[in-house]
Amino acid sequence: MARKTSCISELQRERARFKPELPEALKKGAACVKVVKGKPTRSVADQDKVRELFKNTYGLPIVKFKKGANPSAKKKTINAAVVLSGGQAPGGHNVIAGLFDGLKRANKKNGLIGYLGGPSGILKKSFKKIDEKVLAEYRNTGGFDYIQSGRTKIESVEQFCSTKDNLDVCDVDALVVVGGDDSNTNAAMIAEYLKRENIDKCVIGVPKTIDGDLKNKYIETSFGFDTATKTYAELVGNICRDAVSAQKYWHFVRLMGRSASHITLEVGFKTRPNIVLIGEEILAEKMTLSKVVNSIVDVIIKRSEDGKNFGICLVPEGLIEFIPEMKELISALNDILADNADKFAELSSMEEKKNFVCGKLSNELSDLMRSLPAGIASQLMSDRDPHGNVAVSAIETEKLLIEMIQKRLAELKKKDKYKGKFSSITHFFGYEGRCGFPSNFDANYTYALGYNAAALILNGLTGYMSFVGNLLKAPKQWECGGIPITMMMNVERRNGKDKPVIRKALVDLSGKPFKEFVKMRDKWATSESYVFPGPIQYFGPINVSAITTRTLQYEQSEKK
Ligand code: FBP
Repeated sequence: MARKTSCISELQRERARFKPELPEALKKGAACVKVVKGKPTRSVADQDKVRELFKNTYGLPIVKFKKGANPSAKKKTINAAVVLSGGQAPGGHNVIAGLFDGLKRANKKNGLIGYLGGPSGILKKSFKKIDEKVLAEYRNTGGFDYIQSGRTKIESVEQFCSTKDNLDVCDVDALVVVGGDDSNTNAAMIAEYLKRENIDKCVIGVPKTIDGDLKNKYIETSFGFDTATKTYAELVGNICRDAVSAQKYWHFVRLMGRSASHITLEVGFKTRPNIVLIGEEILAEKMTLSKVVNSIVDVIIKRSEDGKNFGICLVPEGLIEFIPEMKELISALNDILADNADKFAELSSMEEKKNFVCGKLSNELSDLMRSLPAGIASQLMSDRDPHGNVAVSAIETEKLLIEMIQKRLAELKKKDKYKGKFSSITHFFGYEGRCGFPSNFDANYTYALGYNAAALILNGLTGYMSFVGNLLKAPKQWECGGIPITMMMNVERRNGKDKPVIRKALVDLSGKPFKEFVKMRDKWATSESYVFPGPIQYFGPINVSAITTRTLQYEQSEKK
């Protein structure tokens, strides 16, 4: 349904005029590229297991697109479908726009439908035809509202079978799955199933997640990370300024990023707060919850000795899963909840539920579970998502930390080791960053990813992730092609079972971004080195409107 023009903001009107720039190789159209294939590939780990599960799509070569032509590119009319899967990330609409334009430029008769509400739309045959006029209103906008998203996982034989049938009914030749590591794993499984059944339909993945944890040697970044971190950095910068103006509060800011601390690290670079907790370091150092608390308390005391009873502490939302004892508890709970789903569902009160799981946990883990505040214990027992993930965005880790910090400071006060005043304020920035207008970087990147997906389809490739790289250069210098999804896989324990999944990219403690942070953090702790990045700039000088993340800059400088 087209929106009334009166419902469109001035910025949306201006953004509608933004024309994303394509990489040179795609400029003549998605059908006019030369395909350069590399050598056979292997998965990052567990090669035998992954090969066994993906007999028909394992070992595919990396594909690069160059300027030129491929006479064997599909000439027949293609009907493609796109599905947005998982959490929202700025730029999803531009993936659809790039895909649509790439298909249409190759052949006006090519068509595109969008499955509604995520992968469940495939199973329910719920879709809409992507219409040029309506799409125009969504170009360069945030959100996934044109076709919505969802977290359904297609994994049973029946679901694969009905996916195949429903693609047939909807006359779909190619499916594009826009998602994170779990959704792209799902894309690879559908590609494998179709190939095994000798069905000539292809499946392509597109790397999406604000969390930034879908990246590797080939996929430089997932889309949405740039815009989301810029959005959070604006908010955190504003809080830093408020803190230094009022000089009376400690602000604890939890930032999204379920399994990795990339968002927190990047926002740290952009704003330089006093404390930045990095989950991956806490895990590597095997820090207990009380050690983490003590490390924060040390900074609070140091600052208070200088008369500064204020500061800012960034907490990654996945922190809880990085604390070894908590990680062990969550993993044991995952298994217990998966093995006893029916019995557990019959229990109504929180106390009954807690007693039930505690009865199945080891003594140590049961003691830990009982020692947690009621709210946290209940959040840990909440439903897992279809991919087996605990809903960390609902766990108020910052409040747990504050409760423990207050206790510790009170103890130290009694011993005359702390004379300051501790007033805290909590914030959680998550959903605020997922649907903003994509930055110029994300607007260009997502459009190129979608257009490039069209090129992969037109070249009959399946089981590939759309790849656009060389991202620190101007878009016309970006490289593009496809990376076999199986190449990124290993076997991990999910929902109590071993499953093939794309390996998540966590913050690499030996990588340049983390090392650069370590060099600076002591200074940030005691001083007010705050940086106030302000809002995302869509217009104006390129040193503010076109730059992307520090993380990518550091990572790429390391490769040179
Ligand atoms: P994706 O990995 O699907 O992109 O989602 C990431 C994320 O935004 C996390 O940062 C957050 O923990 C989670 O989604 C929240 O999920 P939901 O949208 O289901 O509340």
